[in-house]
Parts: sequence; structure tokens; C-alpha cells
Amino acid sequence: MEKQARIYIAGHRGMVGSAIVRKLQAEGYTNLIMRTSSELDLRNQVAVADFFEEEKPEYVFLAAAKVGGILANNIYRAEFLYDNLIIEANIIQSAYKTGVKKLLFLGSSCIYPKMAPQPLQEEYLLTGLLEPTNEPYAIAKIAGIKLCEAYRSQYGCNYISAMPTNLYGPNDNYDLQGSHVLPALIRKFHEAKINNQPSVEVWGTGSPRREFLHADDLADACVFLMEEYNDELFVNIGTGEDVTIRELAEAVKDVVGFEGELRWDTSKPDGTPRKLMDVSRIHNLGWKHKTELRDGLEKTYQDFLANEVLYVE
Ligand code: GFB
Repeated sequence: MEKQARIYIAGHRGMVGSAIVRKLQAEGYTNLIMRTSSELDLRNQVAVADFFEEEKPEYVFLAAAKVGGILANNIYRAEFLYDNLIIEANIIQSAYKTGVKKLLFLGSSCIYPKMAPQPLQEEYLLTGLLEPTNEPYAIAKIAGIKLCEAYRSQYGCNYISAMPTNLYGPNDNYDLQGSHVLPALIRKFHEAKINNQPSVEVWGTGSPRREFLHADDLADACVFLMEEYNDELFVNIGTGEDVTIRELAEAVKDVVGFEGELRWDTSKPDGTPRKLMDVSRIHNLGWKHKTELRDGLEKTYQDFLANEVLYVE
């Protein structure tokens, strides 16, 4: 990508999109195109087509999506399927119609079968049943991968896809009903410490395993792939290491400095037992994460404290 190339970051205000913007700015890319959801509703096909005709981006980071944790995915099943399908279809079709040079589509590790062998290799896609709690979201993200493959096959579009593992970092969602586990635990332990609560409720049994990648590492990988990678097969992005939810809770408790007890609410779903990514392909391409979980937790708690009013509105 040339430094003055016209680069559109769809979803620039989200945790992933804002990390990509920070990375591109740090790398000296000066011509970034961004629209808030009130300026451009990506579910509106005509508005998206008009936007692409007007702005003619050369590169597109497709980081816009309706995202959420296990509870939100399981409750708002229609919205997770419809919104994500329509956003990716509108952007990919308009990118093709206006001759975008290259597009990076961002999926998720939940695209893999619930009981696939671990660690998850890209080849395991569609080899088994999905995890029910996030099947709508997973189907939408699999459709996005297939759209990129189909536009490459039929029209020769250089559209690539990346599958990040569970993410955390600045501008994460800290709403306790809709968020992912890591930000939820940071907020729960922090508020319990401040309010001298005797215990913190953690969902499920604590036995599922999860892999966590800092959003700044993901952004670094996305810019790396946009600059270096041009093949059809999508690429896993992760750390290649996972922890149990219990281990994560103990680590967040320690970082926040909460001294009470953990209480496990087993009425809440565990979700998929494990979804550790096999990251050998991206390692072989020359990329590796930099932020280890403990350091990332400490950085993220400091970011939470600095932005608590904004994050907990
Ligand atoms: O992060 P999370 O919501 O999503 O849940 P998934 C991960 C695990 O943490 C589950 C447990 O076993 C939860 O039961 N957990 C414990 C909690 N306490 C909490 C809590 O307070 N809040 C939350 N949210 N979880 C998502 C998919 O699955 O992964 C999305 O639903 C997306 O579609 C995302 O793919 C990356 O990791 O289970």
C-alpha cells in the first residue's frame, strides 16, 4: 500500500477498527477514509454503493460487524445473522463495482466446528457442527469468507480473509450483558473492589479454554497481511496459547487487586469447550504477536481506568 493510498476502514470506532486506524497512522498512511454508523448505515445497500462511488477507496479493511459475547450472540440471533450478512455483502459488492485493489475481511474463531481437533487449522472449516450459542454469527462470518473466495474466483478480486481469536484492548465493549469475558471480568472485579463486595460472579464452570490476542497485535497482523498476503485461503491470527476461564478470572482478579471470592454461575452457558487457533501459517508468513496475556491485562486495566466514564456509560 502506498502511503497516500485511499484506505477505507469500515468500523473505525470499534475495538478492531480503531486499532487498525492507530496502526495505519503510526505507519504514516495519510489518506484514511472513515464514516460513523450515523453517517453511513452499512446495512443500506444504496448508501454503501453511493459512498464507494464517491470515495473510490483503493484498500478496504472490513472491520465493521455486529459483535458481542456468548449471551448477546445467543439472544439476538436474527440481528447477528442479518446485520453481519448485509454489511459484508454490501461492502464486498460495492468494492468490486468500484475496483477496490484489495480488501481484508475479518471473521472470527467461532467459524470452526464446536468439536474440531485442537489447535484449529484453517482446513477444518465446515467439517462439523457449529457451537449453537454463536451459530448465527459464525454462519454470517463463513458467508463473508465465501464471498471473498467467490469474488476472487469469478472476478479476480484480491480479497483476503483473516480469522482472529478472542480479542481485547482499547474501545472494547464493557456492557456486562453484551460483552466478552475479558472486559466483563475487568469491570466486575474493579467494581467489586471499589464497592468492597465479598465476591464476584463468573459465568459457567470456568473449565472452557480461550485464547486472547490484544487488539493492537491484531491490527499489526491486519496491516501485515494487507501488505504481504494475496492468497485465497484465510489466515488464523492468534497467540497459539490458551487459558481456562478460571485461570483468566484469577489473573484479572490479581491485576485488578480484588481480594474477595469467585462465585460460579453455572446457569450461564460455557459455550464451546476450546477454540485454540493453529497460527503456524501466519508464523510462517513472518508474523507473531508481541503482547503476552499478563502484560495485556495490565495495559487494558490501565486503559479501563483512564476511560471508565466512557466505557461504562
Ligand atoms: O467471551 P465470551 O462471551 O464468548 O465467553 P465466547 C467466553 C467464556 O467466558 C464462556 C465465560 O464460557 C463464558 O461462560 N464467562 C465467564 C463470561 N464470565 C463471563 C462474563 O461475565 N461475561 C461473558 N461474556 N462470558 C464468542 C462468540 O464466544 O467469541 C462470538 O459468542 C465471537 O461470536 C467471540 O466469536 C470471539 O468466546 O464463548
